[in-house]
Amino acid sequence: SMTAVEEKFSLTEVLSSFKACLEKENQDVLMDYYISGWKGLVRFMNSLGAIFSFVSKDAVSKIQIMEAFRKSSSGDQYRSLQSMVAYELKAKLVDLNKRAEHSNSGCRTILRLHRALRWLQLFLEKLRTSTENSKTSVLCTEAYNDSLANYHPWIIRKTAMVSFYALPARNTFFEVMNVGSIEDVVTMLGEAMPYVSQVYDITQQLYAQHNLLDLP
Ligand code: 1PZ
Repeated sequence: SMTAVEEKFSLTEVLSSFKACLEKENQDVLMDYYISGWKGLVRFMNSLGAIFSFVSKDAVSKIQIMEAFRKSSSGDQYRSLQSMVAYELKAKLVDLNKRAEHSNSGCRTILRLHRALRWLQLFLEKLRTSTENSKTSVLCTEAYNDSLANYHPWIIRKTAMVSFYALPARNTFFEVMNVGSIEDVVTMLGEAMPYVSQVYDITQQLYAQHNLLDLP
């Protein structure tokens, strides 16, 4: 039943999608697992409270854009991030300087999620190495300022900062992850985060190589 599925939800499974992303032989980042990783993160974020719905709404709309590409007649071209970049560039489906007729390309959409993945990486690493007295709002703000904030206009930065104060305390946060004791969470993060980092690094390299890191 639905309830059973909800009960089983744990951050371990979410992060395992990012492990499944990486294709063994050629290190391609597989789109379907990337999307399912993001869907899991959205579910996790929603479980933190309605105040984060402005964040999850944007993530959801980006996930939907990518799902639509995947379901379209050119869906095969979106099998991996690498094939997407090759296809969209070759077919001139990316607005490189100014948003115009291809305002929601796969490349620019994934770039937004990619930047958010950096925030996640920084935040979970801070959480993993935090102590009892650490404040999640502070950890989150630091992670945000070192990543996403650099790409957000003032009004979004302001709203984000305010919402961080609504984050649950460290203990509650660990509980919501549904992994086990704090030690279990720390162990899980230590094992799972290297895969998230690998996905991030490969994507970063791919985008840098094709000069796509500043897509409007
Ligand atoms: C766990 C608590 C959640 C904190 C999340 C920290 C990030 C706050 C970001 C707030 C921004 C949301 C509003 C949307 C902004 C969009 O303008 C930008 C740029 O997209 P464009 O306008 O160019 O189409 N969107 C983004 O930067 C993507 C944001 C995705 C945020 C996902 C957060 C990760 C959730 C993980 C949960 C553990």
